[in-house]
Amino acid sequence: MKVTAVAHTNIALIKYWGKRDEKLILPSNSSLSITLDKFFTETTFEWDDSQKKDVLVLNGVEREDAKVQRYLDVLRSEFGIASRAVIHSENHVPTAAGLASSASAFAALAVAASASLARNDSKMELSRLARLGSGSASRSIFGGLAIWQKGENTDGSDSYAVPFESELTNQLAVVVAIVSDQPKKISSRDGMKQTVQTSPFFGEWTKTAELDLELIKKAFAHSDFTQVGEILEHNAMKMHATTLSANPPFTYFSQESLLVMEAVRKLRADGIEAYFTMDAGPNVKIVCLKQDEEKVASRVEPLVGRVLICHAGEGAKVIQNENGN
Ligand code: 2P0
Repeated sequence: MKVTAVAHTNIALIKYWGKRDEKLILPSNSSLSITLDKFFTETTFEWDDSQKKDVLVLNGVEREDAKVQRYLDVLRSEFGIASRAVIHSENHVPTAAGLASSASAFAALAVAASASLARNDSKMELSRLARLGSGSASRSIFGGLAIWQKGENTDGSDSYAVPFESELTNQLAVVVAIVSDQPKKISSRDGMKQTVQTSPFFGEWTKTAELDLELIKKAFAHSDFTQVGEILEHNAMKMHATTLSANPPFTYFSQESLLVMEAVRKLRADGIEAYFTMDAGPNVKIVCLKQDEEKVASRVEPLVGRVLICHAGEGAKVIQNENGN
C-alpha cells in the first residue's frame, strides 16, 4: 500500500552526543527535545515486489543514499520481508545545516514504511524503529517535548522516546538564527564518533547530561522557564566542549554563531529571557517565551540576515494512504 507520512524536526534541549553501540544507534545518554512546527519531511512510501532495487527520489531528484539504503535493509529484517521500496521524499528543512533533517527524514520513513504494511505499530515501537535510522529521529515521532530514554538493554529494545508533558510547552518559542544553509563540514555521526574515541571529557559529558535531564524535568514540572533556559544553554555548551577537546579538535561554531550568542547574553542583561543552543552546525537556536519572540528575532536578524520563529509542532503521522484514509 502506498502511504504518505509527515514528520517534523526537533531541537534537543538536552543533547544526544555519543553512541554506546554504533550499529544499533544506542546513545550514551538520554536526551530531551522539542518538536518544531516549521521544518518537516513529507514522504510517500511503498513496498513494491515488482522492483529490482530500492528507489529514492529526494526533492525531485533520484539518488543513492548509503544511510537510507542501510536503513531499508534494517527495516526489511525487522519486518521479515524482502520487498524493495519506492520512496518520494520532500525535505522542508535546510539539509545538513544542523537543523537535523535526518530526524524528520527517518521519522517519516519509519512511520510510512510501517503503515505501508498496515502494521499498527505503537508510537513507542515507531520511535524504536526511527532510532535505527538516526538517533534523533526517535524523538520526532512525538509532538511537543519528548525524552529519548537511552535504555539499558544491549539489543536496544528499551531505547525509544516517550512524550513529556509540561504547561510550558505551548508558551515556548524557538527563534532559529540561520547562519548558514550549507552542508556542515563534519557530520554529526562522524563528529560524535571522533569525540567518543578521543575526548578526555566524554565520560564527564554523559554523567552531566543525565543530571541535566533530571534537573530540566523538574524545572518543566514547576513551569520554571529561567531554570529550563539556564540548564539547556549550559548543556549545549558542555556538548560543544567535547568537540573542542577531541583529537584532532573541531568546532561547529562560526564567527556569526559567537556573535549571536553574545547578542543573547545582551538580551538577558536587558531583561529579556532568552537562551541559546546549538547542534552539529553553525545555526543558533534561541529558546524564549512566545511573548518575547519578536524582540528576540529583531535583535538577532541584523546579525545573520535570516531568522525563523518556531513553536511546538506535532508528532509524525500518516496523512494519506491508497485507501483514501
Ligand atoms: C541532538 N544531534 O540531540 C544532537 C545534538 C546533533 C547535536 O542528534 O548518527 O543525526 O544518525 O544517530 O541523530 C544529530 O545526530 O545522528 C543529533 P545519528 P543524528 O539533536
